[in-house]
Amino acid sequence: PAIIRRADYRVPDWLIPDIALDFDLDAARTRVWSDMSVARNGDHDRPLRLDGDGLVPLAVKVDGRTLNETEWTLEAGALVVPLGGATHKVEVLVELAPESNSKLMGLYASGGLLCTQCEAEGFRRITFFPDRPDILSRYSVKLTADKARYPILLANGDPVEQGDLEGGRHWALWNDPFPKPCYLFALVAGDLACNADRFVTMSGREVALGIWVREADLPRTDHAMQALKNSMAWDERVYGREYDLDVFNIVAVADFNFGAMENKGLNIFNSRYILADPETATDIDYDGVEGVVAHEYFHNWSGNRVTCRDWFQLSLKEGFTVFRDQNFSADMGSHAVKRIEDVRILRAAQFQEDSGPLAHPVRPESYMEISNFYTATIYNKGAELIRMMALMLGAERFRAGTDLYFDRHDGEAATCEDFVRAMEEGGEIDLGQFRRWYEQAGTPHVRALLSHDPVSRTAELLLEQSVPPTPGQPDKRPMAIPLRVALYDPATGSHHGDELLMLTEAQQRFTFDNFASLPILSINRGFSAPVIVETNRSQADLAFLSAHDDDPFARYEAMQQLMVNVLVGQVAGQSVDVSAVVDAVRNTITDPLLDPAFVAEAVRLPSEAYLGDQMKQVDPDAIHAARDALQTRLGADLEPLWRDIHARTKANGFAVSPAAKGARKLRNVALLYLVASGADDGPAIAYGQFSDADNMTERQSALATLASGTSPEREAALDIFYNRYSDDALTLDKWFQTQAFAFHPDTVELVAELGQHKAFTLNNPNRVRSLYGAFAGNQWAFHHKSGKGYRLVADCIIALDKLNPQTAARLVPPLGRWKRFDEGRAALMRAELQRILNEPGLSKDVTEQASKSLE
Ligand code: DPP
Ligand code: ZN
Repeated sequence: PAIIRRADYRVPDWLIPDIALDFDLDAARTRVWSDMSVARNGDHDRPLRLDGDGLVPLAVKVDGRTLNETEWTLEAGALVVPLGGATHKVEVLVELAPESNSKLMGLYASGGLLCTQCEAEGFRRITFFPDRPDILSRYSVKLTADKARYPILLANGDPVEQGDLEGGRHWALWNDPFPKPCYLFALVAGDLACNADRFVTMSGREVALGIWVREADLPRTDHAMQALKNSMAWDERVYGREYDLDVFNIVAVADFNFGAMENKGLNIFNSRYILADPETATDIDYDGVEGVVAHEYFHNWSGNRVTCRDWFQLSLKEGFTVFRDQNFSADMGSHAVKRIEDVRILRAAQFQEDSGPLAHPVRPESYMEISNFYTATIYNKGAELIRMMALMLGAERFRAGTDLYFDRHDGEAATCEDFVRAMEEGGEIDLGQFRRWYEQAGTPHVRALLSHDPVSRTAELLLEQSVPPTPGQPDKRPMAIPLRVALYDPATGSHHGDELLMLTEAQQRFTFDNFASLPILSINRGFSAPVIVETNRSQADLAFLSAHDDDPFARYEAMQQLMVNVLVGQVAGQSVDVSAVVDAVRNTITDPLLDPAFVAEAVRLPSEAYLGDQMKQVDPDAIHAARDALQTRLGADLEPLWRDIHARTKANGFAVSPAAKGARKLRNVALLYLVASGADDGPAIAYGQFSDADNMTERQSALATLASGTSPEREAALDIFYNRYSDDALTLDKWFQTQAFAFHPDTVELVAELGQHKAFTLNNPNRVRSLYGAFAGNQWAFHHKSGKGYRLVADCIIALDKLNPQTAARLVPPLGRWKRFDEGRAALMRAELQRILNEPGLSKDVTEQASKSLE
């Protein structure tokens, strides 16, 4: 497949200021009539080239005249039409079969609905069009369909008119006054019920809000609606951004490749990010709904009003919008806990990506298939870049920068460079060196060594940075790294103030006056930079910080590092002192001043994958054994405390407040340790929580705890859960996921069986992810030394690629981490990657991921 390069960007040859689309909708046969005004862009004689994927032009007209078949050509799927003048009217008719579109890109059928997904390059599967984000057009869309089967007809923008036709058909006309790129096009037709509400904007305009779902799901939409209204108000308050159309619609669909899509005025969501009620949704699901509703809403400005010039700029909208949704969610709940959660995700997904064969810069230089670049690097590391700029600028100047960015580029397709320049000008700061964050892949390492001179009573902090080599980038230059630092005086137990240090050289020294003895270093507070920090801090220093640091992230981090040191030491065969961890956990769970949600985060052991990342070579079995043993030790040594926490955090009734969520989080951690302690009644207590729970957070957590053991209660609970929820797809996903994630010695065999279960299907991306995606994230099980885990996932990739290449390609990266494992495992992983690549007719998506993973 061809490689697309950022350096090859050229302005479009032709612009399309206006397009009218006329859809005659039907699941088996949909006809699409497109009517475009086209305008030559610049002085050239190149023909009009309209991208197409799997389309055949049934009629082509220019300025009202039907062309004969010698007057146009098809080149690599694209329709090429030579044109003589500066402007023309071009019309094209095509036919689609939505019900046989298993890729879920373009127009497809999902559970009786017809819906679309166009980002990044799905519009070319609907009609011939220059499918690139820098072509902005005004859309007018007419939908015609059978009224009984498709009573609701939605498209972007505002509704204009609708009417009935003979033969039980009807039509609707929609108009979107805001020029937009075609990846934001959307339509939905189906039998949908509406949760209708309204929002009055800051300038007093009334917006009709609608969340459209299957009738039976209507009671599960209130949380999403509240999140939408909160998001609209938040974007006005924090960024001064107001909504711009008369209506804002959201539709939930069951089969969806992504989480959701920000189509102008008509967001289309994976139903898992809309539907929530206590019976079926966990607190994580509730937070997911709130965060994704906000994310897509915020795109209306960061993505739609200002869009991307080309797909290399994807982080321009995604990094910024993730940053915005993270801050929104923090404002709705706890800043401390949200930051911990976000960093955990960054480390689990992005740091792994950045240290492997698929590492790429936040602004990539090349790709084969853009779908493969909807990555943790573009999204989550991209958000960290914005966060660092916001930190360096401070709130006021950051807002001046974003105001300038929105004002200057409204209605345009912009670049990451445009954003940085607006920050520089609006925020009055030089970001010259900072730009390297967009260019250089790889997670920077920072070594921090603190020393003390009793004569001058000064402390000296030596900072050294290095960025590891990544594919195509063997040598790196130093980054501009903002590090929030505080030095604790052990004598007083407090610090002399929080400072922002800018590390810009490979090696730099900072001195601090007035310390009688060696202080204790609190560094990268709030996780101010997305880097890996190594320090010379002792276990005693970390224990001190885990009890005293006034930055909640740094306090959490100290606790985690304390645990990591013990576990990594044990895996390396060293004799280590576990008691410091036991004491620190005891202190944390008995501190009455701490937020229970924070406590739950702090006392949870680091994941097996994170522990693997701290080692030269990952030993999945040794990591599992060490982590399991420490969990048992913490469980047993503190058993009465866990028992007490578990008993007293039982709520009376369900609330979704931060306090109630925090209590449930802590209760579930207590249950985990209680069962891990080996107490005879552990499984019975877990089973009791499973049976008595009035909410899914406690029920699923109890199920997960049981699923990681071998008690008789395990099977009983899994059966009950299955029977109770076998009709509810999103909840059944949890049944698959819980088993795929479980620490059970037979997980590989169980997952193989679940892949054959009657409720399993490759046609639904959520179901695939809940089984194979979860399994590939279960380090101990996936990396079973027999290679059975690798084979299972590779088999799934091969089968799924024939249906849905985009979702298949997302399962490849775990197989690409072979360099981090022993020779035996590495050979098995490589063999599976090779077997995938040998498959005839492999998609571009999987080819790119598998071939890069072998390098
Ligand atoms: N643009 C979508 C999102 O991240 C992904 N298709 O919101
Ligand atoms: Zn997004």
